[in-house]
Amino acid sequence: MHFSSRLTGLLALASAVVAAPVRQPDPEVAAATRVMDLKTTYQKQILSGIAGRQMGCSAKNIRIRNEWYASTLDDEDKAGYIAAVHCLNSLPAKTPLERAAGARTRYDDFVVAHIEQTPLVHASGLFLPFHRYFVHLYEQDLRTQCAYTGPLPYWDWSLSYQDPRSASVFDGSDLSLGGNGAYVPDRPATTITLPGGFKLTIPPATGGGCVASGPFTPDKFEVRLGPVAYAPTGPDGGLGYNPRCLTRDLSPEFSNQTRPSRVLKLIDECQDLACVNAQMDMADGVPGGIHAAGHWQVGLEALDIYASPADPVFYLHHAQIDRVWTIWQGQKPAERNMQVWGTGTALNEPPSPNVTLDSMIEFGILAPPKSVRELISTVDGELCYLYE
Ligand SMILES: [Cu+2]
Repeated sequence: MHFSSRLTGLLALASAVVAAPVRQPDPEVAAATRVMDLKTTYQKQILSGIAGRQMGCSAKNIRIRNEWYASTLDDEDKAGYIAAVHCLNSLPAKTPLERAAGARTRYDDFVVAHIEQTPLVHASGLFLPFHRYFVHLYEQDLRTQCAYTGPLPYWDWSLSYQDPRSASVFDGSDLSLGGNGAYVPDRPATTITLPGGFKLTIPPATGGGCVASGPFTPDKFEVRLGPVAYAPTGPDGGLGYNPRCLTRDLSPEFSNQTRPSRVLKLIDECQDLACVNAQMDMADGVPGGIHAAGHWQVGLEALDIYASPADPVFYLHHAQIDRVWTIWQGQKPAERNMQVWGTGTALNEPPSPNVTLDSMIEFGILAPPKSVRELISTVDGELCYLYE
């Protein structure tokens, strides 16, 4: 398969460089292969669940979501996707200027909704269902407002865990989401403040400046909202008008936390959503994990837990987070499509009631609220998709 052959290729290259006298089987290759098996189990479960349906989500209308590498996401789809993102970023905002003076385009509406909801939908029981629907709403707009017809792409960072600069999504070509930020020497570390006041220091990595190549360079793309989580913060708590370039700082240190064995640990070992959410945001007892490290390995705009949708790769990262969750769900669907966890505030600050299937999730200006129950399955309600 594409996934394992690509990864095997990368790893073979790496092991050739550090030629050891005795070849040890690489645990990451084995983990990636096992994740593929579990993905197949999930796919079979979804397809058997909808087989024979005449109405709603069926084998006839289910959409496949593809990795940016995948052969099924061909050059035309990639070009179409990039054009649709630029299109969203040219349509007028629906957010009133009194609510967010920096929201100038439809693309910004999503950033505003994410900033507003952040304290409720991160490190909480609403995290996974909120982001599942948030990505879906973005996909809907790409299709209905901007005529995108290809698959929704995801970025499987476990393929490029050794160095995110090797990910095709960042190769800087016209068919990428842009390259690294230009290297800025002697840049200080970035201190990010999470909801609840927790602070984290992110050291500088390989970039640090404006995205220097591809479709999101300063002449083609502008970030207007934020920063919220790090200094110097934008006006009006990040909702004001703060035009600037998209910056990145790709980090091979943080990408190591999104290696295949981390994905496998979540899918294979977690028996409940407490464990799933812990694996998303913690690594060996400290903040990290596949969700956080997915953001941190991109850096800068992507570090900002509030305004991170300002970087278009946000949606591909969160599609992959959703993919990991749903592959986990697909191993024991009857049980795991009923599970809830946590409360409705980040780290339960301020304390809030436990999340139930009937808890409502807000999407600001983007859409009416949805219950957790409506978002827990990718094929039983409004949603209808399958991950490759
Ligand atoms: Cu988020």
